[in-house]
Amino acid sequence: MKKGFIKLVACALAGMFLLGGCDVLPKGTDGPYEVPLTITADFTKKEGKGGNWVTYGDSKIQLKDGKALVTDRKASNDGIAIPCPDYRGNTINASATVSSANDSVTISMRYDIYGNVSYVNIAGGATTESGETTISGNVDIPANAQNALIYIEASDVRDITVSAFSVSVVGDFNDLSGTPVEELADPTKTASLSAAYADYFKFGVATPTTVYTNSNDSFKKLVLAQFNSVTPENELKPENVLDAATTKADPEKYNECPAVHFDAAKPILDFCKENGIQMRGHTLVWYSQTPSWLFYENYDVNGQLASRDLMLKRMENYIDAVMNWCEENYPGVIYAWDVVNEAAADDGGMRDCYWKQTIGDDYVEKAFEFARKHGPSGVQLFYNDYNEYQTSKQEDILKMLKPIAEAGNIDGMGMQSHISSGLNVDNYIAAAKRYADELGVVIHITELDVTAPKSLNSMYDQGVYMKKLFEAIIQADKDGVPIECVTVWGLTDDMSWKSATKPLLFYGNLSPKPAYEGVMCAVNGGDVAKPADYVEPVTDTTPFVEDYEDQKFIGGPRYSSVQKIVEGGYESKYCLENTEGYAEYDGYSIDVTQYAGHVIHISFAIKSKAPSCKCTADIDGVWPNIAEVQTGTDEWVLGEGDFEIEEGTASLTIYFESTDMSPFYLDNVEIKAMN
Ligand code: 9MR
Repeated sequence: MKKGFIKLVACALAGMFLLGGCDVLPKGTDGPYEVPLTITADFTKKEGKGGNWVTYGDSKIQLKDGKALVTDRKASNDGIAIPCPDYRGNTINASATVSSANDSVTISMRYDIYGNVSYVNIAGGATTESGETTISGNVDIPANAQNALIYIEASDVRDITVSAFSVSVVGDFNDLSGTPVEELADPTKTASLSAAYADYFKFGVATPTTVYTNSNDSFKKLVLAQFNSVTPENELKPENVLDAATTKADPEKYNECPAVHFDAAKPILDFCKENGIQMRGHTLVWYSQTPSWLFYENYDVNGQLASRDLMLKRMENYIDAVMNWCEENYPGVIYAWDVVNEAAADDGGMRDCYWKQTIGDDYVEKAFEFARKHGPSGVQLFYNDYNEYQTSKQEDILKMLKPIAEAGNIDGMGMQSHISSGLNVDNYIAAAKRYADELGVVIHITELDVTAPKSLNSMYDQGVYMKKLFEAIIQADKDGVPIECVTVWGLTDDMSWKSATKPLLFYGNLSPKPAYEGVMCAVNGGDVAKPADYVEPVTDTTPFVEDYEDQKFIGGPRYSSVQKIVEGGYESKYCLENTEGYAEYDGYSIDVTQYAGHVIHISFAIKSKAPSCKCTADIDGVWPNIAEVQTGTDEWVLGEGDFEIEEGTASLTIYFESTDMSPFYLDNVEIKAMN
């Protein structure tokens, strides 16, 4: 179907379009017209004159030599955009070639669904002022998304030069133009999660302001019916709280005490106050969504970074101002603050960031000290992070937080829990228990979303996993692990920051998903109902055998590795060559879901210059070794191992890797069920 142009019915959307007109649609057309499957920004044409681009936010755009120079950016998300309202319900690829003095540039998507605005990061890349960087990535636009546009933003407010920018449909075009958005389900008809969990913990949700400012009040009603804790998804982050205009207009006056305002958060705070719902404040000190000007002398990013002393004053005054403004204006509404967010690095130790660069490694300790000193009494102070259940990151977090706990300056550990249904529930609970035991703090699960498995009955399988997960959380709570709140990171799948993975409890039209049912079954008993279109999974114990003599392979790359059949097999002509990964854990991956409920035996021949090679099960958060063999001699080595795949596993792969990224060669891979 994706051939050239698709005929569409005329421009119903053009009239609705909010952001300065859509050049893509032919002017003056009131009959059928053609919509291109690629939209390319033309920087020889001014805005509104057929160049397919619009200004995004407060920036100014100058056109020069076929490029767009994006200047006067007040916030990191001020940039330039390509509107693509007709692409809803499609996967699109967005690509941009940019240069910038900002550390990094990101392509993001904005859309609204029933009046709620969502933002999704599509792709990012490090940038320099002198050289060009091309960034590209794919994203699914939800079927009900209105006014979708793709925009370029950057880590701070410096200029961005864009020399190319385009958006294209990937795969077959799904024509939803002229199709009305789905009707919303009645939000008051679904039993309440927070009521069902009243004996255990608060049940919370993260939402954007638009849920409360929207003329469509269904979303607000769903929040009211279901949840008793709310987290503003973005509205209390420094980029929304710091008052850039006021602070920068008089840098001398505000030198030690940046000005703040709460315009973005007020509607959510009002809602919580009026309805007696409590709020988690998110977040005071973070490396991200914090404008870089905060860290410079005179708030000028072209000058010098501010000194430790000055940044300590700014941090202390900011924490004091924000916590106390909220308490004074909305007494008792905020019961917990994420004082510091994501200070641990993904690859060990502390994350490098402006806070660390200006203040030093003790910035986390200082933030908690200030929050304790100035925070209203009774408001709980949390550290919040992701991948927090992974052993090595947990070690780093515990090391960082122990002195803070000893000083009595922290009350809670926020386990974000952006997980997938591959995560081993026991390991997750063990991590929660360890934080509570070793730090003497309470636990909030702060940002739960669970990537649905790519299985035949994906939504049902996700529901079954949710039941298992929440049964374990309830049991841990009963066993004394102080879990006091579980917050899901978004109201509906369509509103999620990773909507393509369908990670939440409600569908876009507000009807409950099997995931919701799983959560309810965990507390009320019963099983997730199989949907009418349920497909019985086949457990097929036929052995998997690959000797590559037919020059074919069934598995595929894990992340960015490349597979090729080459000559020189183990006692045979051909084998599989694996090259070009970006990390040692890129490798060759084989789906073993069909053996769910069995112990499998894996045997293989492998050859590599790496000191060792491994065969590992790919479970989110833990990667159990099935077999490790010493290589390095460039001779074939035989390996084998057993692995038990839990019954009901919805999706599982195993993968082979070399432990130092050297190419490796694989032959005679055999997997068979042992029971
Ligand atoms: O859900 C938030 C999304 O709307 C923002 O674009 C994004 C920007 O970083 O932040 C998302 O929320 C993050 C949260 O504040 C901290 N943990 C990770 C969350 C998902 O990225």
